[in-house]
Amino acid sequence: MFPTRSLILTLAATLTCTQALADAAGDVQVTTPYARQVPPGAVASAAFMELNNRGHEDHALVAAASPAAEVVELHEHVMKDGMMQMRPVPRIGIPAGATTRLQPGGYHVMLIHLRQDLASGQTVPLTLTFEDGSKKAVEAPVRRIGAMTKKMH
Ligand SMILES: [Cu+2]
Repeated sequence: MFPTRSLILTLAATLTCTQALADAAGDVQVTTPYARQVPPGAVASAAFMELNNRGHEDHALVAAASPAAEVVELHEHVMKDGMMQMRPVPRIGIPAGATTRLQPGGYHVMLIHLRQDLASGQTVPLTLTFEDGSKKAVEAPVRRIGAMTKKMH
């Protein structure tokens, strides 16, 4: 029964290919991306989003790039001596089955030395790189959001 055997082999090959596609970029869904609107001439801004890991392995965001800024870094906000400060982080973890939020006051994609004005109605193209080297392209609409407050009450 050669035809049957070759059908089984074909199925096996197909399954193997499907497995290989289960990389971080395939597991992680990006929802509600947006970039902070800033006044014309502003040096920096930030982008936010939700990263939802639908896979069975932990993943991490390890880098981001954008043509809208000369330098793009992953940042977090931390309280230090009663002051809100931000600092670069090498990775932002996205545990299996969980959602990691990049939001004002927390993790964000920092856009430094903007190459364009971030006005309402524009979009910022972002390329996200995950821990396995897989990449995902995201379009972040520019949105006006409230100024970050330093009050912690
Ligand atoms: Cu920052």
